Amino acid sequence: MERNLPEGCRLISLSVRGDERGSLIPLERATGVPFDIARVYFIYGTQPGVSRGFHAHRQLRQLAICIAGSCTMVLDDGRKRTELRLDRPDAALEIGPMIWHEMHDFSPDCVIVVAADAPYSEGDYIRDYAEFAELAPID
Ligand code: T46
Repeated sequence: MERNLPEGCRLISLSVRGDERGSLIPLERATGVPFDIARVYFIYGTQPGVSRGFHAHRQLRQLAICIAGSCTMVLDDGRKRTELRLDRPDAALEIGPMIWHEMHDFSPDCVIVVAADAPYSEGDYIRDYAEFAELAPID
């Protein structure tokens, strides 16, 4: 699942436990989650034509997994924008700190599960792109 993603982002292949009844994917360190999970939330029922995100986190690490349907994730490190389609439940996208991210083109059935390494804190969000661009690290 290697792609040319910004530093701090990567696609992680989750271990699928499957048998004749169907599939099951656990989320824990032993099966590919790179941090201790402090919070999980779901994004679903996104209305047609709506885009979400448009922020970066100062410190938060997250894993976004599209468990149904599909959407396009845009990742921006302040120098380059990368787009990828999330459309499979065994591919977890790690989004590191200081990555501007946007979600577009949700299918009507899209469900995104997100695991995060810290509780919700509005103070961790940068919701203004000019502020993000000012703070984004430059090599
Ligand atoms: C992210 C992308 C991928 C809470 O009360 N608790 C929570 O844990 C979260 C995540 C959100 N909220 C509240 C804050 C807002 O009033 O739920 C409302 C919607 O949140 P927001 O507009 O930030 O949602 P998205 O879809 O734009 O972004 C979300 C996450 O907030 C964000 O951390 O990285 O998904």
